Amino acid sequence: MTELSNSFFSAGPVVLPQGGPLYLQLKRWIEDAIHRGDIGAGDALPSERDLAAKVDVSRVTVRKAVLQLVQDGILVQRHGSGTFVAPQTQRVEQSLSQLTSFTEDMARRGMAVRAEWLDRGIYLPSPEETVILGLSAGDHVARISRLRLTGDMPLAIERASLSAQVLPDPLAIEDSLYRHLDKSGNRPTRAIQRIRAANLDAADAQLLQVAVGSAGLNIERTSYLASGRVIEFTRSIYRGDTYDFVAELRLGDSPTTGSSKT
Ligand code: 16G
Repeated sequence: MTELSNSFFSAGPVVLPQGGPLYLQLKRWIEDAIHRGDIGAGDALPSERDLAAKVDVSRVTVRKAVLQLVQDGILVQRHGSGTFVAPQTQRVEQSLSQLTSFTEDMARRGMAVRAEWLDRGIYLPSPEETVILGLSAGDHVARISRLRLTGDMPLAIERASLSAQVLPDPLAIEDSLYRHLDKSGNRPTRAIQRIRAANLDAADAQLLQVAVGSAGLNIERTSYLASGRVIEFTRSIYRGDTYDFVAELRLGDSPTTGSSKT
């Protein structure tokens, strides 16, 4: 057997947690080691053959356990170089009182941001888009869908709809939608945001690199120009394990809090 990569894997005999199929016992053993800090982000796992020999299980059992841990986002596999403990997800705080763009939010934290385009084009509007964007008969809608990432870590999927009069050429957007809108004087100045808990379906979970059914935040933002015209309707899905939305609350001007005039 070749030398095992991490001292944790080369230490004494392995006692798997009891209960359930063998591959789940092995999975729990690895998860527990990560939680205890015996192996940490970026640490390499031994090869399938070495791990099977160490734990005294078949290679098929190791493969099943590792596959599940990869699907759960706990391990990552890099083609040609092996299997590693996934990087710790860094939580991001976003204020609920400032109308900022994703690019600005990330820049303020010194985080490099990028987008993978899932779709962008001009479409016939859905009834919902017609109502929300206040479109007239014959109007078209520009749709842009992006996976938003920092480094290699996906944070959110954003699907935005705007009137095609406002955004006639979605291909012209570079990094930031709001920067693009700013150029034509169409950057929103106010927005209403609705946030709901959601369990991610298979397609969104795969894009966000988390397990199917993981917790997510479903956010709808309707943004307005100073004139009151709706400029953007965006449905976003944020990974629940990476985002904290923070609101500042102030004591309201209610009759019970005002000072007595007597
Ligand atoms: C934010 C907005 C989204 C907007 C985007 C523009 C939320 C939940 N959503 O992510 O509605 O379209 O910023 O970002 O905050 P960009 O200018 O970087 O493209």
